[in-house]
Amino acid sequence: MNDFEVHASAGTEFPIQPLPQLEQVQLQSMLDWLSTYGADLQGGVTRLLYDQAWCKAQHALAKKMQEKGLTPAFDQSGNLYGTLNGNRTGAGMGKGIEEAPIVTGSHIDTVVHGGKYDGAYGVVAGVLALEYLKNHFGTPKRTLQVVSLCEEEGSRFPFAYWGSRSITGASGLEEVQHLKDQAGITFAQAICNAGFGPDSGHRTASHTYGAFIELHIEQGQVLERLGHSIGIVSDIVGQKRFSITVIGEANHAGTTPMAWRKDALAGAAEMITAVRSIALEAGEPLVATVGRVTAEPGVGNVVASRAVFSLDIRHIRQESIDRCWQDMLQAFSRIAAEQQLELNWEEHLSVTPIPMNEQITADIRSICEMEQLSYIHMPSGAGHDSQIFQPVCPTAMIFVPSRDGISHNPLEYTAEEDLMKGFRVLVQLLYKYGYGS
Ligand code: HGY
Ligand code: MN
Ligand code: MN
Repeated sequence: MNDFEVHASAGTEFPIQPLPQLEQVQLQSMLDWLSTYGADLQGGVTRLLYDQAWCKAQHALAKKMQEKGLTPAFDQSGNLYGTLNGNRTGAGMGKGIEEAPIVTGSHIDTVVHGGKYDGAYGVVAGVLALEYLKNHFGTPKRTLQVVSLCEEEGSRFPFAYWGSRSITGASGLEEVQHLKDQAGITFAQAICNAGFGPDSGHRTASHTYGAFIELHIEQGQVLERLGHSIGIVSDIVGQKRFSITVIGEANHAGTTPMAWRKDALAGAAEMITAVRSIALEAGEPLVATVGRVTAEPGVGNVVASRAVFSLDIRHIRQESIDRCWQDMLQAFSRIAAEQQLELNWEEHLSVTPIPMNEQITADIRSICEMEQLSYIHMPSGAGHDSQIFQPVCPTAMIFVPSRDGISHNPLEYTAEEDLMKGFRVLVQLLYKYGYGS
């Protein structure tokens, strides 16, 4: 789909709507409520795909959707939809051809010890936006949906964007079913234990969207530092994620001379230092991160036989990501050869940089101007489900500020008045596409 059909059907520009009592919507309290699912002792939130906290949160959300007059439904991946049915059945598109719904939402899963806003804000805002529109403007002409995407982070299994990729058909269960989490549980066991998967009786995940709009915290500090309320996302960075495995030889810490060791962890440490120096050499906006390192046998008086570290490379241009990976692989190979170590790697994720839909972006800009909200167009350094949807349906993202730019951390915070400004833009946009002519 290249033409953005919603805009065509919305016809000429029409003014934004007065939104009576919008400020009374209890967005903060619903966010606080959702954050109790997976609340951890460090004050953060941990909800991992198909784990108990995740299951309880999705089912509690389904109940809330029902209470708010939306029709809840799960798909086989565990994505949860709340639907506000429109009264137009493909008018002007030939009898009985249902128009694809306009969908908003985000992901329900988190990183380990994450914050309460990443993903959850877009889900909660979507539920409350549809409830508000139903209560104040009745049945829309075009069906509106909110989706609580089952997984985006890749925190439990070495695979990210499972929710959106299973919807667009970019990935299927056969691709992930053998993956294991750190406890050795397979993806196939986890999805079945959570009550989803092909034998669950839920409908397939594949679904056609007329458009996807994601409201999300910025997770950086550009908006706060520049003093803007809204970020209109121009592009989302591309990224590559790997597991790098270094294999040496376990040996006695006391009797093995330094020159005779095959120390996997010492080798990995030198490689990780090279990641940082190559990324600094490449310069902004390239970022490369090693977030996890494991060593075997992992005891203090044994030279490590094996070390595994994660690698996450991002940039707004694909060729810069590719070149950085090649430079790093060259450095890793040199270090491995010098220290007589074996080097293996596995690529878990490769998503290309992608611009957001221009028409929706222009509509968001118009709404910000008419609502007198200060905004800037900006790239996203974080990955999002929106980059999975954009290739198959018109997609756009709206950012609100993150205090001190902190995210993926229990200290993640966005002031309520900033949350409500983003919510206001979302409601106006959904009104335009759902109730426009
Ligand atoms: O890692 C990311 O960019 C996102 O928060 N999943
Ligand atoms: Mn995240
Ligand atoms: Mn997110």
